[in-house]
Amino acid sequence: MLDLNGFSFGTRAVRAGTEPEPVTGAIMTPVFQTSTYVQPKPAEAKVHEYSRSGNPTRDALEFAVAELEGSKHGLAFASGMAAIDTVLRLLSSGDHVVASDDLYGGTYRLFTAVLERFGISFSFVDAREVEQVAQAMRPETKLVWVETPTNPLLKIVDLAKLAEVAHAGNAWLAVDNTFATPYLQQPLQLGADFVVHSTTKYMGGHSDVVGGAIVVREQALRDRLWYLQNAIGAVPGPWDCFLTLRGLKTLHVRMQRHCENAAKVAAYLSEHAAVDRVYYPGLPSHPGHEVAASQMSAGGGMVSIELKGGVDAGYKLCMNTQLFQLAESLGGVESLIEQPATMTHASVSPEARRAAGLADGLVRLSVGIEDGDDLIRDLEQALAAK
Ligand code: P1T
Repeated sequence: MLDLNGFSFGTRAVRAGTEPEPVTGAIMTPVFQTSTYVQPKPAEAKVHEYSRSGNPTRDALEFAVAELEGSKHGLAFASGMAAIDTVLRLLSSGDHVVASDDLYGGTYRLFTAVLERFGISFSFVDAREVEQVAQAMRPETKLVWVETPTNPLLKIVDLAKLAEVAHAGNAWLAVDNTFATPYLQQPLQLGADFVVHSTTKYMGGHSDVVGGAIVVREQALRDRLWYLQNAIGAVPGPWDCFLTLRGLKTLHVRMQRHCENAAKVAAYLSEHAAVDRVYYPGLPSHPGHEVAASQMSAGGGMVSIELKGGVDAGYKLCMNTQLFQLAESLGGVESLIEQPATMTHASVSPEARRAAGLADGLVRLSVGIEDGDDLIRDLEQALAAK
């Protein structure tokens, strides 16, 4: 296998995980659409024995995701939620987690509506304030869980500082890197113990596949996660792995354009008379801009806004854009718009949304890779619509 050490991110994105297939020389890893593998002897496998436990197309994807996060140890899952759930299954009843107050609604739902029933407890704090995390730590705290930038408020959390606080309390730091992607930010290099992805988003990049991933630094931790994955079974099919791997090859090119377009959109909206607040970490006025500049190489592709006309104006905007299509999800080549309070974050209680600062009128934009000026014209006409 080509040693990718020393190559830049783009080269690694194109080549990671894909080797010419040994029998035919196929340059792209084939879709090994098989559930099982014929064995030479009982209890002896050629490589894999059963596709829940392992599959060559999945191996290629796992290798590629790990390589881009600066590690050798990755696992691919059937969805982002399956990846998150598997990290949490390292914990036991009685354990405690400190989590940031702004998280994808599905993550919040898994934590509070499912895992609390199994005796794991959660404290939600504003993780931008490292002190708040430190104060929430208990002797039974095993994990600190954050996103940065957060979904949907794009709060920025200082990962290096948080890793220190988590480790001082003998806890792990897990970072959901879905919004940033390893192109912009590599949490393992900043001290995180787990990086988690919804590969459904930028990693796959084309809104055609649901998937997830975990990357860790050490083989031993990877083996514990693999044990859980194999025991639980939320694995991706080979076709989904193929699509995600294909998407990964252009991650750097797509992310450049996402960031460029989002920066333009954020600057345009900041000047618009109908707009009350713009949340975008690439704007110097964003409270997390300095930390973002120190740990991310650009501001990312997500922009959230509040309009002066509140909920009604936000609703109207969602109903009037043409290029920004009204849908959940993010990170695909096409631009999306949505209202978190009624859509992606509807499972977060109104009290928890208020505590995190998530206004009912907030509108979230996933800025795609279309022509940036066309996107701005679309927002202009939608904001002017009667
Ligand atoms: O949808 P799934 O692949 O299971 O990933 C869940 C998930 C995990 N982490 C983050 C930061 C996410 O944003 C998501 C999914 N988010 C959306 C569907 C959304 O529209 O925000």
